[in-house]
Amino acid sequence: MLYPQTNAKRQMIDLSGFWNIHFDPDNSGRFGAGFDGGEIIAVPASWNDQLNDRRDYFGTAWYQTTFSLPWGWRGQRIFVRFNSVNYLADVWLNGEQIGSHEGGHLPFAFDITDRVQDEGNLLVVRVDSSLAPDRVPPGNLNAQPGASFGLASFPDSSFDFFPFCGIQRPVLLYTTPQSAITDVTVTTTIDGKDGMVAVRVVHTADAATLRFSLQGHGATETAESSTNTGTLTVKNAAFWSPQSPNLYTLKVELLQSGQVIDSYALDIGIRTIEVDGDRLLLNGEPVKLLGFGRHEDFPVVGKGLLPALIVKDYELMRWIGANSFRTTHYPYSEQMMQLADRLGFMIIDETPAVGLFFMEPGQERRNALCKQYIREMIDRDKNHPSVIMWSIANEPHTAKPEARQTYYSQNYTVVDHASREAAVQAFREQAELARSLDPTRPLTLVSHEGATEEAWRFVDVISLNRYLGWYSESGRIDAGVERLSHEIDVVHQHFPGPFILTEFGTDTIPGHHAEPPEMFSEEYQVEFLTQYITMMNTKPFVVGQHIWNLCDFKTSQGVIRMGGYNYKGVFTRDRRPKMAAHRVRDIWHKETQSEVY
Ligand code: BDP
Repeated sequence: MLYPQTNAKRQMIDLSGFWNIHFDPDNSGRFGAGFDGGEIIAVPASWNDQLNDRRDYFGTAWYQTTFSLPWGWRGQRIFVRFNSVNYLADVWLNGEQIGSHEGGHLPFAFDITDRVQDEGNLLVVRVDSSLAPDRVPPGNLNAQPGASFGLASFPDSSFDFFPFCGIQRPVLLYTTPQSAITDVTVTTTIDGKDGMVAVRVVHTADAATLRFSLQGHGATETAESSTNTGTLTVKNAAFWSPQSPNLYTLKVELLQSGQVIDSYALDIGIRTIEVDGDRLLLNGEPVKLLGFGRHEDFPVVGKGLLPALIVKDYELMRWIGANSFRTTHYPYSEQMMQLADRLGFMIIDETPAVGLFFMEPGQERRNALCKQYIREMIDRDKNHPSVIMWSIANEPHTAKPEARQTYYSQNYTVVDHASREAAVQAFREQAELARSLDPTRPLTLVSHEGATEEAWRFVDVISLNRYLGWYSESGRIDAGVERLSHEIDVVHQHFPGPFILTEFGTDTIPGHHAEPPEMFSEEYQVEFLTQYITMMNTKPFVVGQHIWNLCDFKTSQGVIRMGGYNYKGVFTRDRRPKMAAHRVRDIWHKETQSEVY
């Protein structure tokens, strides 16, 4: 899915601003034709922290705004695009329903050419944010009174971050010509010093030809094609890598009778990524991922797009010596991805499939949603050189159903022993789907099951989350690290190939100190991260270390989440370094011999 752009053939405006919102707790409203009054709400931003009494509101809300069609747009095809609405959106324009979309964090667009008026357009969005077992990610699993286990919390989600909701990324209005380029897929290969850029285009024009041109680093390659594909060869190409995030601008033009009728430009990077035995190779050279899991999370805006925060987080990651992150636990904004291309970060791009379980009710629905998200994520992010791997799930509960029955409350019946098989079947299908959509990038699945994780059979890179010395071996970092070192070796014997420790960390209250180190103190986090990294660095097949988390973040309230926060950040929620940030900075900069930024 192409990001809208303004050029000689296309235009885009952003409908961000102050909209109106009307909460509908009984879910009984019929406001497609609009409502009177309501409260003022900023778009994009989650509603939870904007309005005093709506932090814990997880029901239906109606948004509305008005707009006029910009001058000169008539005659073009006109679309409205939502970059992210969490969770379920139904959209009306001038009283008519124009479509709906399930799932936060991924974009969707509707063609409104035949419905849009020159003036006084009324755009209404019904957002249903309720948490439910048959949604992805799931929620309300412990709904039965008294049921509790571990992360049992309020609001009741199957994941450890606050389920912020609303219109969280920009809403765009854009045009394309009547006959237009609708998709571009770029794949790059390397031959010695040269780069090959293969482009595949989907368009809606009859009897059209394509012109491709590539600019940058001294190159001015062009190619014409009467089919939907083309290849450009760049001699002595400047390849993309974290050290040198070289980008070229690819321009695709659609021509009819020699006239350019549409054009679309995108920044691309020439690079390859592959798994070779236990190694992960970028441009044929082994790479090691140093970085974090993170969250789109900040006071007041919640999960709302905040461009300054994106710049800040990249500053922090460069300062500390990171070269990578995982989009835990949902695809991040398109702006975040665009900057990663420019700044040279290697991203594990993850779908919103966090905390999945495989019992009834809702297994079929969840499986279908996971596939939808894989399609939408790959469709959105396939052209980013920064995206080096797809993650199809975080910590799915693939273990034996008996073990999980109590976890997921007595409300839901375990369907015999089908749940483990259901998990295996679901991930077999999802991995096949991801590979068929993008055969060029390795796949991973992030598990907490360890060597019993059967779904790892379907992926190329083994990703494990572990907190030994925290949730177990509490207070005993040495014991935790020793056990983990052994476990990693066992996992590697069962599942050879590159291994990433995708999460490890400790909750750390800034300013709380203890010597000798004690849990929750800054010293404990320093010691824990140092010992984990030192241990991993002795194992050549460990190709990645992602600390949990870059920053403290908001989550549901529960006994293990003081004040409703997860404190595993090496930076605070307002982006100040804890002691561990300085230690990790020393280690990582030494390791990469990179200049201290
Ligand atoms: C892992 C989850 C992550 C949590 C983390 C934690 O993947 O979302 O926030 O544990 O407990 O299980 O801090």
